[in-house]
Amino acid sequence: MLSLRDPQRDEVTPYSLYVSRRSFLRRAVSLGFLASALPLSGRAATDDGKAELTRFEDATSYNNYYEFSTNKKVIKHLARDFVSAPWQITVAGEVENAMTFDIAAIERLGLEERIYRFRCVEGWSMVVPWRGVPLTRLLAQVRPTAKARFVRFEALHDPQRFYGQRTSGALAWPYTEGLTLAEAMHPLTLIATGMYERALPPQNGAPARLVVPWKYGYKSIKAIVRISLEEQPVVSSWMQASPEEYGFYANVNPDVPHPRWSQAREVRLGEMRKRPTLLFNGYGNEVADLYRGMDLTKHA
Ligand SMILES: Nc1nc2c(c(=O)[nH]1)N[C@H]1C(S)=C(S)[C@@H](COP(=O)(O)O)O[C@H]1N2
Ligand SMILES: [Mo]
Repeated sequence: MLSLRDPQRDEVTPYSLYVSRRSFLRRAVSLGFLASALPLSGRAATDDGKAELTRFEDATSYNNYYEFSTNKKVIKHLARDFVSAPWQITVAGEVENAMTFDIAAIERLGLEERIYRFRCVEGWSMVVPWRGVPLTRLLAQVRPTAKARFVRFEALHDPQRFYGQRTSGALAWPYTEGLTLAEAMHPLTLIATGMYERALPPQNGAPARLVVPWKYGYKSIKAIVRISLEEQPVVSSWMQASPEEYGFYANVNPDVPHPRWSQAREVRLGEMRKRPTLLFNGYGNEVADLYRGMDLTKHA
């Protein structure tokens, strides 16, 4: 049975302890001292059973965020003064009860900490303690109609605030992503408003982003302003930009290469040696049922 709270409690580290006592924690985590009372079956599969959190510094200074730039190392500087409050997220479309939430209203639905592996399609990865609300709780508030089959997510389009939207047409704005309704309602799917026990830094998608840990990172859209329930499939910004390379499902799959590179291995931020990439990023026990009978090569 999937734990809704802490799929990898053995990877949880309080941020304050984490920064000051990294070497102690490395030993403690690997020895299992920090494991909680959760039953073993409540944890998501891990590749090595003792994955460490990515350093906060690494997770917040190597980013993908095309609204600012395609250069991963400058995003934190370009985003430094990004104003993310006040902020509203409208949830509408095929719903009985369209609503607009501010960030506090989303957080009141129940914040949880989730330690997830995160795998970018480019081949780098990290392990991040997110803080957020399961998306399914938000959807329960608006009550999808019987026609709703897909969920569209749109990020902010504001060239005055996004340097990259003023200067580049790298993607069609707003950055748009999509999930099936079943994926959106899956208990692992999170609307994150924080990471490492603090508010999301602007470069990581403040004030609210999606986190879908079994899919390539591009599905985890940042700076969300609109969520809409749809009858028809969603065409994402990446599908528009390069349909041969970026599919709708984007499930992490080491056996389906990107047209320009292998997806068999990945490198964790802060590490040198590559490690094997896992099917569904290691969350197969939780999510494989969503894709039962599907050809994962065709529906990549
Ligand atoms: N709005 C928006 N969301 C986005 C992106 C983006 O360019 N714009 N990039 C995606 C990609 S490709 C990845 S890998 C992750 C990176 O998240 P991180 O910078 O927090 O690691 O954000 C995703 N969400
Ligand atoms: Mo990515």
